[in-house]
Amino acid sequence: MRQVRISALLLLAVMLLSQALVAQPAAPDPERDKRLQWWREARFGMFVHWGLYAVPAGEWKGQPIAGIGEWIMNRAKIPVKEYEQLAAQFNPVKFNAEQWVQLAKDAGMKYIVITSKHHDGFAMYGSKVSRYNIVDATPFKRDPMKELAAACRKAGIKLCFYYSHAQDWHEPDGAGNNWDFPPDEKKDFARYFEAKAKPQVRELLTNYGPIGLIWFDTPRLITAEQARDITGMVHTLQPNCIVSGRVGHNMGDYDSAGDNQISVGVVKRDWETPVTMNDTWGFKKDDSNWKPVPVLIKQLVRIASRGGNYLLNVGPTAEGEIPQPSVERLRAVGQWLRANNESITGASPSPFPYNQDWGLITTKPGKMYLHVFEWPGRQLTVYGIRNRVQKAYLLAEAAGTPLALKQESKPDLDFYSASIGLPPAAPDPNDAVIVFEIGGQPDVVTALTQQPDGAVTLEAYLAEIQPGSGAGITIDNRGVASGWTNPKDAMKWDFKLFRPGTYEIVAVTAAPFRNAGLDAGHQVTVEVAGQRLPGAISQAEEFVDPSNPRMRYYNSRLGRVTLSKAGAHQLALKPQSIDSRRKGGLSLASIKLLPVK
Ligand code: H79
Repeated sequence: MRQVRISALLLLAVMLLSQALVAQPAAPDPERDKRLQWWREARFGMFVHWGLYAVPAGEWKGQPIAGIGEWIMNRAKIPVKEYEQLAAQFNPVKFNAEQWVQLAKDAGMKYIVITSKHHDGFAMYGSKVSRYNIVDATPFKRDPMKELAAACRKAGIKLCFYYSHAQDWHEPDGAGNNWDFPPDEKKDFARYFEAKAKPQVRELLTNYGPIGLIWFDTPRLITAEQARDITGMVHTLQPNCIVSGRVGHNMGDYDSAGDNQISVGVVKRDWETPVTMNDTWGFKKDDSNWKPVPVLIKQLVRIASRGGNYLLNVGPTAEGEIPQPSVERLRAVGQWLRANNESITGASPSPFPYNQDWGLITTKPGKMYLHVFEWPGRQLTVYGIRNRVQKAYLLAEAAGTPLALKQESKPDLDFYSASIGLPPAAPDPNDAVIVFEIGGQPDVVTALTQQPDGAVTLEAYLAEIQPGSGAGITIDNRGVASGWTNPKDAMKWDFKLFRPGTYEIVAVTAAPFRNAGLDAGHQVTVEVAGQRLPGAISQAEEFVDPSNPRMRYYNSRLGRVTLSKAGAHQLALKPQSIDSRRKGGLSLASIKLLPVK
């Protein structure tokens, strides 16, 4: 029960976060383009959550404290006076800036974003604004940010600072601490903002050389005026310094997806997802739920294939060491990336609005990179590429030996097929990258079509939404419908079929987090080719998203239809009733048509 409540809270927080943060950069802005140039190339960065919370490491007075580790002060409602005492115990003598930076470099990361101050209010650098900082309040006395700045400069890595500009649980007027101080609405937030947040950000941009980006987070209480003010201050002090999407009021230089949220489909904005390697940002001694290496590689590729940046977190210990499981994983990702870097760094997104089921695509001028996660055996067929493929080869193979290639087309059906001959076993089980040299820009069929395995996948994020009430459905950044509570709302898709036959219809629904509650009990009808198929949504058949195992999905098998002609078809999904006990409504991810053999 408790689990359920926490998950629901978390979900709510993530939804609030992601909604508040997703925005479209407005007018063309050459200054912004210039600032973002390195960041758009980079695609992969290291997030570091390091602070006093590494001392309790998830445990307070002998009790494990649930939730993300850097939130322990809030979760356990630790009084400021008690939490402050952690500083005296913080002596990370094993900290070695060059080692951290080298690890990031070995992983193929191009920037490091480190917590200069998290919500607990403790500055991890020598600050003249507040003595509550690592140099003045700990036996360590060193300024790790100075050391990191030097190491980054030497290694050619961009140093960036996370700074919690709104929440500050140490200050009476900072947002968030209502256990020592009055509720937020009674605070003089402007006083904290002027007296601590702004002067500290000024220090960070003045004393550490060129800074790549300031990563503001959770803009609670921040007014539009304050967001503009602090953004302007950053750009005035360092015109090339990027401001993160979470500064508030859409003032940032790019958009931040929610924590651990990976966008799907075409994303027409600069974006980044911060991702945890286990279930916490700040170190927790009992969190060993590490994501496996293949998941991390898939996440990197998935984000790159949608034009985003992957900011992958490590949470160093109070001794100053990056946990060994993180080190091993980063080395493994780096090993993959060394052989396949060309397909990620500086790469552009997939030209297709949907994902192929064998893997994902990235592009560069004249090239398409096919990231094959599910090795198909001796042959891979891809539909929808109109370009003439001049040469196909495995990226990791130095010689680039051409693979046998066959292209066919039936332009009246918009049918284009490219098949390549492959070695029987995957040359890299994580992701073997095949390069298609296509001469010019990718020219592909963006309409939904049947795929080589005979399946048709109608993604919720590619549906035409027919609103029954005018309000209702939005698509979250996993591409899943949310807010579908009105059974008068419907979804419709156009698609192209190449092989007439009998198809099983499967509705795929999603649960954002484990135990997030039932998404069953809805009754729906599918209409296609003059046939009506009533059915129930259930959670009996569960599977996980391979690039995000925390995301659970469910197949509801609705029955069979016969599609007797090739060419254009239309399918509509119309709910008959939506179970109101499920607050998010009908969380549709996709409708699949699976050929019946
Ligand atoms: O720095 C990391 C997080 O600490 C920060 N953003 C990332 C990058 C962050 N701040 N707030 N949130 C994330 C979302 C808040 C989630 C909450 Fe909860 C849900 C706050 C209260 C309920 C999780 C569960 C944290 C405490 C309990």
